[in-house]
Amino acid sequence: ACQGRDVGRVNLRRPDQATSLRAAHTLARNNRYYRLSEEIRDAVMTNKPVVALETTIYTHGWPYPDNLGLARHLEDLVRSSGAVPATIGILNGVAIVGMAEREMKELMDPTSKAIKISRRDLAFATSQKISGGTTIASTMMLARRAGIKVFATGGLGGVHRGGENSMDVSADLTELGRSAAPIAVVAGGCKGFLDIPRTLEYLETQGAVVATFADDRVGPVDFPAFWVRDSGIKSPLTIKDEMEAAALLRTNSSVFFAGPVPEGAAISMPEMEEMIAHALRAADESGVHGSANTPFVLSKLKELSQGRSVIANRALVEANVKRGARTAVELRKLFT
Ligand code: PSU
Ligand code: MN
Repeated sequence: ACQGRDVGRVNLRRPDQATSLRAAHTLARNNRYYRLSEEIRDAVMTNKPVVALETTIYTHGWPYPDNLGLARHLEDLVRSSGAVPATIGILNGVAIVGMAEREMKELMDPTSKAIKISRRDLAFATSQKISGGTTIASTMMLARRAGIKVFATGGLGGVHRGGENSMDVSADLTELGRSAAPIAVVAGGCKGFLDIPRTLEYLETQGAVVATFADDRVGPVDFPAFWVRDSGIKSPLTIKDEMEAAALLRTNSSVFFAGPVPEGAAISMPEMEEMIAHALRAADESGVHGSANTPFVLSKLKELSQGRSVIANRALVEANVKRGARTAVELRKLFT
């Protein structure tokens, strides 16, 4: 049986002994479907701070070869913040935790025909030896299995507008509700064309802790909407900094930490709302629905904002990867 729950719990309380056990356990279960790199295995066994990074953001969010440049850059940011990056993705049916540069290149090269792999897609990708980028949901699963405690990226999936009828709710939200082995996800909130109030309601139902970094702001702050700092919707919880983030994690819950896009790159709420309304109308008029909807809306927003949405996207990923790395470093300090 997988002892994820027990080992996960012990792991937070007694990291030295338990992470070695955990790592040994993972090591034993390395197989043709799952591979932990030597560097990450060593980092987990010796209790170094590790930050997981997902790959759907590259395979479905950025064009090649910009995505490869971004991947390298985010790994550098994690390292310069004192942590070890573990990029996670699926290559020819093998889930890799701690992808090497050539593996990332192979995944992102369009000839790999990478698909988007969330929780439900993992089994099929594995059995068909398919390559793909992992979403927050599936990256959480794979990171947990490796004993990684912190995961950073750009944006969380959510409840789509009209989701009360379509039931289009991201598996990212249910994954945050699975508390067997707690993990922190640090990202810039979720995109404003999702239904943010319902997303927060759903996370509450799932029992997921949601806390937003206040940075230097005083009092309760808004839950950020990706390109927008102030969505007009209050975050359930506010934390001051990475030390408070680590203290919250130590209590052994899965937590979604939201970090707003840096001020200089942010787009204002009214301006964004107008562009979103325009883009959603265009998608509707062109009959673009289902999974093709998001890519269509994103490229429309890029056009309408004259590239500012992409600049904001990059800035918010970078900021949250740094927050994630500092959180992993602070979490490690709590155990030494
Ligand atoms: N939001 C973004 N960029 C992304 C994603 C979401 O701003 O790249 C990706 C993430 O990998 C996220 C996934 O986990 O989309 C959610 O997809 P879905 O709604 O199909 O669960
Ligand atoms: Mn969906």
